[in-house]
Amino acid sequence: MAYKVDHEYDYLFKIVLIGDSGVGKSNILSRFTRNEFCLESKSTIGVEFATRTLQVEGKTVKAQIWDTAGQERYRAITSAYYRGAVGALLVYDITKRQTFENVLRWLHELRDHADSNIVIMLAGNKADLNHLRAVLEQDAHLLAEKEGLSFLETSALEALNIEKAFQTILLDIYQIISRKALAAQEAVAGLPGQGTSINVGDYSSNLSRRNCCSN
Ligand SMILES: Nc1nc2c(ncn2[C@@H]2O[C@H](COP(=O)(O)OP(=O)(O)O)[C@@H](O)[C@H]2O)c(=O)[nH]1
Ligand SMILES: [Mg+2]
Repeated sequence: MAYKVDHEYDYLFKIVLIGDSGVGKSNILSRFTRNEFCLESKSTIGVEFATRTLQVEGKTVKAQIWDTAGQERYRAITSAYYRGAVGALLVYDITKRQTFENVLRWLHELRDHADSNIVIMLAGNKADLNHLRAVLEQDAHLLAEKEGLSFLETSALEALNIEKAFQTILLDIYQIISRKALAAQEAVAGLPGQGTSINVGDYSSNLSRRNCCSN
């Protein structure tokens, strides 16, 4: 979704967190939006999404980041979760090989349910546990390259690359939207007198807002 709203922010982007249970999605979210980390594993925090507003290329962008409530354990994420998402952070745990093996399944899930232009970043979380590493960084790099994803190793615990991961996704989304807007302007310039509707493709949808979100 990409709404232009006066004053508060220039753009609102929905980003979804996906990946196996226990890889650190909820802690990545709390680190990014509240600078908090929780060592205990609480499978359900109950927040549907949290937001943070930041600057991207001089624009005020509100990132609305959706977290699962543990449905990923049963592969029961509904299509509503993906609806309107323009970005996805696909997380695995560098200490659990299986969570990396499952990345391809998550990519299929995205292909089935999300917009085909969705910007995807692969995140190898728990990089602080290097001594327990079960996935080589190089292997993840190769997979990301093959699948056309951005890639970073992150640590929600140590706040490593969490900002960078979201900044990268948001910048990619912003650049796609700017390019589309520019192309639309050029189309108008080439056809004087004609009105145009800027099609930002699938970057629009209804915004569901809950009281639980921060900001
Ligand atoms: N060492 C370490 N543990 C983490 C990290 N991120 C999350 N965890 C722990 O991993 C467990 C699962 O995290 P959680 O955020 O609930 O994962 P989710 O099921 O993907 O939402 C919790 O015990 C967290 O404290 C990290 O970057 N490093
Ligand atoms: Mg969670």
